[in-house]
Amino acid sequence: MERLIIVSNRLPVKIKFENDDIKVIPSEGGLATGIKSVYKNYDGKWIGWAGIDPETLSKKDKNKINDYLAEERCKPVYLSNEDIDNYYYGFSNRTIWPLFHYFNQYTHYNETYWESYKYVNNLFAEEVIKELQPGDKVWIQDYHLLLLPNLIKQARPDVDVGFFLHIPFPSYELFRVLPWREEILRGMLGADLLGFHDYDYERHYLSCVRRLLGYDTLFNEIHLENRIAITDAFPMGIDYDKFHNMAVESRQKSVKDKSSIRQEIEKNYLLTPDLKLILSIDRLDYSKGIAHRLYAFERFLENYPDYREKVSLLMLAVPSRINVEQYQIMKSEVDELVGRINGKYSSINWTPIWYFYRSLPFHELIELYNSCDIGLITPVRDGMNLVAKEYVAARSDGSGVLILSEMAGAAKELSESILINPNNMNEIASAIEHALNMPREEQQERNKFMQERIKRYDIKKWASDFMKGMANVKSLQEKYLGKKLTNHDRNTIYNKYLNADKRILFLDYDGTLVNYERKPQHAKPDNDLYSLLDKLSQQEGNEIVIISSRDKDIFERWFGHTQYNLIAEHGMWIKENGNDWAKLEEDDVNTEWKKFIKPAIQFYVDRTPGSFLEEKTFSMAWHYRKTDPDLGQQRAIDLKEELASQSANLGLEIVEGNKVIEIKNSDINKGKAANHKIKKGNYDFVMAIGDDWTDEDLFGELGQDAITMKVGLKNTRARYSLESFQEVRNLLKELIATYENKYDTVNH
Ligand code: ADQ
Repeated sequence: MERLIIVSNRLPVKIKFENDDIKVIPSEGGLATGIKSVYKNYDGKWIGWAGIDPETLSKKDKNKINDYLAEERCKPVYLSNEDIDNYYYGFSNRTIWPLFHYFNQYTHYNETYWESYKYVNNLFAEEVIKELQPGDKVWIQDYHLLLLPNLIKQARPDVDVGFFLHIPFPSYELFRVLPWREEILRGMLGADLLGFHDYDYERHYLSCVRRLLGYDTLFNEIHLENRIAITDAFPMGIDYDKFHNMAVESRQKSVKDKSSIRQEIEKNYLLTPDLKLILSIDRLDYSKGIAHRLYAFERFLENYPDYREKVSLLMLAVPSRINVEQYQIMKSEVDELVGRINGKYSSINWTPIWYFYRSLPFHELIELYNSCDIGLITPVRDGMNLVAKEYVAARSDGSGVLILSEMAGAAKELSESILINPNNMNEIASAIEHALNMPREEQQERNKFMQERIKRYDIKKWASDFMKGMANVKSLQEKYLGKKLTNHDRNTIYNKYLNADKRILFLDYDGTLVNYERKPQHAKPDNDLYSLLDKLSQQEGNEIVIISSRDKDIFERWFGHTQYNLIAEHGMWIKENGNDWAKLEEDDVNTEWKKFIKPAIQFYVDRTPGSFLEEKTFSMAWHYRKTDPDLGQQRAIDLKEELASQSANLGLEIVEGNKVIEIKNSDINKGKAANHKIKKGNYDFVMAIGDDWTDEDLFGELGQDAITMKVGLKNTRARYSLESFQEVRNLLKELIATYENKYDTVNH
């Protein structure tokens, strides 16, 4: 059976000490339910912090806990109080949490926290690595463990790693302020599949990867040096059936027994049965907009005085992260606000706000969801927000109105709720009024759609979709890696090279022989390259051709003094054995079109800082590798569209290269140019190496007998793929060395 290792900050269990005995109680939380549902198909373990200070445990107790946990297929990571202070309350909840929720003003940048975060992530990595067996899958949860994917991938490249972020991923503008931004991005990139609740978070992550690490992305694929990673959105759901069925049962029971929380409240607080109740439930967290909600409720009472004494807000807040000062400040603020509003509006018969600062048992939670007329959920930023889904699921008769903040990830799926901006008090006040007056049929109609959606994409589907996603990434990676040059392939190529009498090697330049991706100055040939090409061209029987879309004048400057064959401008110009440049195509290649096309490209140059126009004899190229990556990519799409419409019927071709859009006569291409050389000689070894789209013509023209290689993990017609320009150079050096060795053997 396949094995799956889950890793999260906390284990899905509670450890309790009762009458000198230890008990391990499995958690009923959503994540645990979802994961258990996929677990049945896997063997494996859940690794996480047990929530216990190891210093307080005797050896015997520790062993006992470990045994109990093992029965639950859990393995504990023990963290000291200091670790918890610095890694959990520190970096996780004073740095990442506020920053990722757009609370830059609350974010601490503290070296000690960062060191501890790294240390604890390493500690988790050690525990995970100890458990790993060949073929295992690892699924890491959330923002406490952002470095873990890469720590595992580095140690065990053979293991499939998935990562899911339960909170938002902020936009580049915010993320880039983090001093450890690159480490965090790289840490996450160890995963093969990166899951987010929402496409926007995914988009932000991809944009940070492009801008800060310079990796290319193609839709949701991230092209790393030796691997493809994928991002995707998996909006997390709840255990719908559990919430809904329990709500139906509880309603039936309360009718039968004539007792419910609602009836309790009415009795204890002397309420009229027609008092409307608004429910809000959250962890007490500044991201949840609890103060906003109180201000908005106050505004409602001000704007709609007729509703005083007719509506109350029932607000439940679970204590959370009380060690972090911002949470303490917030608690005081909420206490004060509740006191102030109640002081201002309460009457003998009516309390506007009931505020409970505690956690509730599940059945009471359900009863409240089911009996409150309105669910009011107003986070200023929330990865998903499951309470919103739980409220809708637990409406046993389909009535009830959900008012939900647009800033919650859940808003995308719950569009039939009344959506509000949590900063707009008047809007929330009028949403409450609207909800109170919404006809029951309309409530049921809206909830029906939402219930169906929540039921369909529930927590089990979420977990199984993620696992399917992992399998898909694996096959995508295999597709790319299938062409990777193996040792066996290398030996075959070396033998062919040795046994051939007449060889020709077509070598593209940018990205194939040099790396110009990040630093354009690296585009010039270096001494190592000259010496490599010299040796290669001097070996008997060899002809090398540097074939590029570069302008011939640049090639003349760089290689004019050598004897290499040069083909420039996609095959328009050729220079053989140190002779003068000659045109490969007919003289009458029409370049009239340049007059019309140039202003269009110039317009893009003006509007896109860092881009420039390169005018060649028979083509024009718009380069955007030095622009802002997102802007450049967007403009490239637009320019391509525009050129396509302007150049229709002109016999032109638009070619997309590496950060360049080029337009040229369609009958000029590298394939045709290479053919011109091939026709002239009787070669028994033909090799071509290139890295971009324009080289596909070359690979196509040379056919299956040639040794064709593509640099980078891209879809290609070539037979093999190589990782980088460095691997190309190494391969060429090996060819030279193999030949030299044979030559030495023959002569001595
Ligand atoms: P949270 O910020 O904790 O989760 P949320 O998704 O709303 O937020 O989950 C809270 C859970 O706690 C719910 O299941 C709710 O029933 C329970 N709960 C809240 N108040 C309670 C109370 N008084 N008594 C008992 N139970 C209570 C983080 C992210 C979210 C994301 C989830 C899951 O911040 O955006 O939706 O992870 O990925």
